[in-house]
Amino acid sequence: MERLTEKLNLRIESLCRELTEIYAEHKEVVLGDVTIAHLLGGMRGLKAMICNTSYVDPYKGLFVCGYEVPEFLHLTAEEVFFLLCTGQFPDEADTLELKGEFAKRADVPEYVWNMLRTLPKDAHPMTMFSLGILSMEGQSVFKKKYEEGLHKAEFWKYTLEDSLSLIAKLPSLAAGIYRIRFMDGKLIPPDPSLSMADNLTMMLGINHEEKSFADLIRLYMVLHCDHEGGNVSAFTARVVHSALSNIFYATSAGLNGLAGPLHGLANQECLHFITLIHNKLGPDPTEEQIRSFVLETLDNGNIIPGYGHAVLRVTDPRFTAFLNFGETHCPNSTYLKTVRKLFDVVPEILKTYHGGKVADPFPNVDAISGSLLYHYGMTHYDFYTVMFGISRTLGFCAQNIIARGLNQPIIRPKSITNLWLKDFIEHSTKPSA
Ligand code: AMX
Repeated sequence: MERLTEKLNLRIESLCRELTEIYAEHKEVVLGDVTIAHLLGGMRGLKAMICNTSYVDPYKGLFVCGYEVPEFLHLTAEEVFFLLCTGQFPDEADTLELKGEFAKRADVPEYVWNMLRTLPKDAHPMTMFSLGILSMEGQSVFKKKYEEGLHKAEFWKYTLEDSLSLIAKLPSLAAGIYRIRFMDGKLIPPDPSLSMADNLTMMLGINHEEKSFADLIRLYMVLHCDHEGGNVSAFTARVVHSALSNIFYATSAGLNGLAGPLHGLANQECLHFITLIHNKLGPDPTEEQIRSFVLETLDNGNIIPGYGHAVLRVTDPRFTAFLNFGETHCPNSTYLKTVRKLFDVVPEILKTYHGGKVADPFPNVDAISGSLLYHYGMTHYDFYTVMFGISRTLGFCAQNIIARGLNQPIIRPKSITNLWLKDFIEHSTKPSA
């Protein structure tokens, strides 16, 4: 892994130099105040960590290492991982090296399959995915080297080593879970000559004849790869990893956060929502019928899945990228048509609903991703968050390799009690005598 290691090394050195200079000259610069609104509002908007793999601009969306979605959506999963790690698009030799490395490490140990097969038949695929990863934690080379007394300057190299082994196994693991949970349980082995996305498509064993399905899987793996450091899953993975827990522990923990309906599970919820619409109103509902359904959902105190975001304030460019894909490859899909109708109706409703309390009335990536998978025959929608998770692990790994390279400390913000808060308010608002 010489090429990736060398380029990562250069990036880490450069980021480290910048931060050392910034710290030396400007450590007292105030980036913002911490208000009680931050405290009670999930720390929304609080600038509290460094993440150089990606950045989310509220009005432009995701940037991966400075590149906007249209600039990187043509990449493969291997290439986007290289970009996340090094900040550069890989050349042919870089990609070849990485692809070979993943192919070498793709096998999932037999005991993982045995363990997964003993789970209850209705175990959620995310539970299986997270457990599968956690069960391979014993393979961590970082853990072994750490026990032997590894120098801290070398930590990131073994986090990279573990990350490569983990990422390499994800297509096999995910496809195996799909086949155990929803098909005949017979596993299809990986083909070392294929890319990660093509392998995943082949090993799932559904509709791999249709060329555009493999391209959708590739696009899926690229578009979900990273979304800054503060979202629930990435932040969880960062916190766990900051304790020097290895990347298997950190990823499993991050994925447990991704499994929540306000986060990654929203893609499953969206499909469920569209299915409810079709069950009630038929496959081709009118906009007026959809408007009533959405209002009824809100009046019942439920959310509209796939709409809103903690950071974004425009239509998610990843939604747009998937919409363009759908318009090109499956414009007549019933699910896509309903996605489009919801897109015409929901933002206008959310803009004014409850006095306009919804900060972002526009669709996020989850409003469409599942509908495309459904169109290609992946109809078991409780699998969709696993698809998200394979991709998001690329970001978890890149973020944590770099965090180790920068020797970032254990994360430990301060919590306070109601009593502390009341005392503080009393003393800070009392006029001085
Ligand atoms: N439908 C109904 N109400 C919504 C809403 C939606 N899609 N989005 C936000 N709201 C409500 C919130 O529940 C909150 O209500 P409350 O004051 O009664 O608690 C109010 O609007 C203000 O919330 P906000 O500041 O706009 O959003 P947030 O930053 O607190 O939460 C998010 C962001 C994504 C959790 C929220 O928009 C949501 O629940 N969306 C639907 C679920 C979803 O699509 N999640 C996926 C996000 C992307 C991802 O992580 N994969």
